[in-house]
Amino acid sequence: MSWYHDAVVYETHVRSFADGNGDGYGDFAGLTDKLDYLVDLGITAIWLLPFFPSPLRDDGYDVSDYTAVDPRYGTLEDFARFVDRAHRRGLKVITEFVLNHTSDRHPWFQRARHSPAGSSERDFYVWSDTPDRYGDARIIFTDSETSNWAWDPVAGAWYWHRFYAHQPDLNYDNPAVRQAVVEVADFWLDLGVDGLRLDAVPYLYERDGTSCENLPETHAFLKDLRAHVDARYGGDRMLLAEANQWPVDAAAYFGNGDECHMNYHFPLMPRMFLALARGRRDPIDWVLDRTPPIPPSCRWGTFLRNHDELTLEMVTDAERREMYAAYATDPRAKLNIGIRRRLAPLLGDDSRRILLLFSLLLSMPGTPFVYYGDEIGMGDDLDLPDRNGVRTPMQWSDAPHGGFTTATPYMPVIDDAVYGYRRRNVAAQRQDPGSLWNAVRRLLHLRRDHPALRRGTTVWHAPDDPALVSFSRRHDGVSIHVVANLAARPATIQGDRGGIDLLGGGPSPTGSWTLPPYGVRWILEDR
Ligand code: TEU
Repeated sequence: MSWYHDAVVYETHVRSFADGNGDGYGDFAGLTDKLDYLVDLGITAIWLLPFFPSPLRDDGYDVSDYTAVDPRYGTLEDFARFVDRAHRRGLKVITEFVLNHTSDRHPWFQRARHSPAGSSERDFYVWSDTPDRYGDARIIFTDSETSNWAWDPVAGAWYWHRFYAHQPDLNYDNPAVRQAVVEVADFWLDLGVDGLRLDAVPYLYERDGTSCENLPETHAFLKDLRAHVDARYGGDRMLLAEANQWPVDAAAYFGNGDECHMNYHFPLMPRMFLALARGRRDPIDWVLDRTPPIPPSCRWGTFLRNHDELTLEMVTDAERREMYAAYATDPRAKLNIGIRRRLAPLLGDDSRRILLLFSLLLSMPGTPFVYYGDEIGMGDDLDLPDRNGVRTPMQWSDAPHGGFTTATPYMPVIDDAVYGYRRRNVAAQRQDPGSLWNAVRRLLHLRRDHPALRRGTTVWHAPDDPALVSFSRRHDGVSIHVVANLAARPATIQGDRGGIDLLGGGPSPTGSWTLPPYGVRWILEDR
């Protein structure tokens, strides 16, 4: 087992977390000052969204310099100090590797468009004389783009982009590109980074007559990258694929244990919300029945929300309609093929339902990811463009701007009557034993203290009541039985073995007993 098998990963943007120098932007100084907060919460690893120089037209996923820190967030020395302080606390650091595309402001693209057609510099990107090639590739940012090709007047040619038109795709058929991106990986791994998130990795290569996703060439490149990383750094660095694909295609990013160590389980995530909307476990059963076994050294990354829209790319049309009806009653919440809302607003700020999903996330197999602010039930702002509404500054206290900054923040701090920082903040909830923050912290600490929840095998049960999710995590003779009621009505479990209820404390009865609406039990079974 390695660190990422036992990890709980906290996702945040440096810019959104804490402002250390009073300029209105979160930065590495501020983030470093909050490391003890993350340790106390029970976090073991931090995933940082892109902090590289960028025009910020895709919030940093439009990189204009791969081996620097955007000065708004600090310097490379500040980053190195952050990594050192994190490591001293036993925290691992995962950074972004936006390897599919650059910003059109990147010097590579500027050089390419001014270089002769057919030159290696020009062929750092994918060019065509017509916008018709690779017609089977879907458009991903459907709200913003109508083609995967854009015209460049300087080059006098069309260039390929799977995301915004200002994000030209790199050409992985060019060996100079493959070498250049490996050097980027080495730059950050040399600085002590423990894991790299391979952004948009399914789209690296293009081939006529294909969807241009999950191609064999991509998996061959990943095998080479993994071999390089293992040879140069030993076995404890981690590659995390962001492959938003159906289970079989998603599992392919593990290879035979010789590609990525982790991949997010995107198809599971929406089905946890769908199961809650239905009050039935069948969406979860459906996707788990179709999830293939993976190499034992690999791990699924499980999550509820993240910095993007709640993606509905991996559900059926009928399921998508059901999800929109249940969770996007405000039409502004729809973005591309998803819902741009945070966890608490999605669940009507019902702490029972929020805790139900957190309890499943933190007891199911896989390595869980927690999106910053969801531990206090932070809200969102649908008036902000794109996905910015789920990326507002962290709410630390009822001080001005939520204690995030002493200046005017880069983006407004949520200040509405329900989710506003004056009442919804870390300081208030840390002092309140009955707060969401303390309940999430308790779940995280229980997970930390019980290896069965991190490393255990999983046996899924099928209780008579379809509202119940029930599974056992078993490790070293210890068995923890998780039972959750997805319905807004009581549900009865039959013939339970009983034990100690880790959540409520005290004995859990044998035989039949009833869970309240949205109730959950983690039962440490008698040996
Ligand atoms: O998203 C890549 C991706 O495949 C998206 O379709 C994603 O699955 C969808 O937005 C729902 O999550 C990554 C980043 O997460 C996103 O923030 C970037 O905008 C995108 O790459 C381009 O870099």
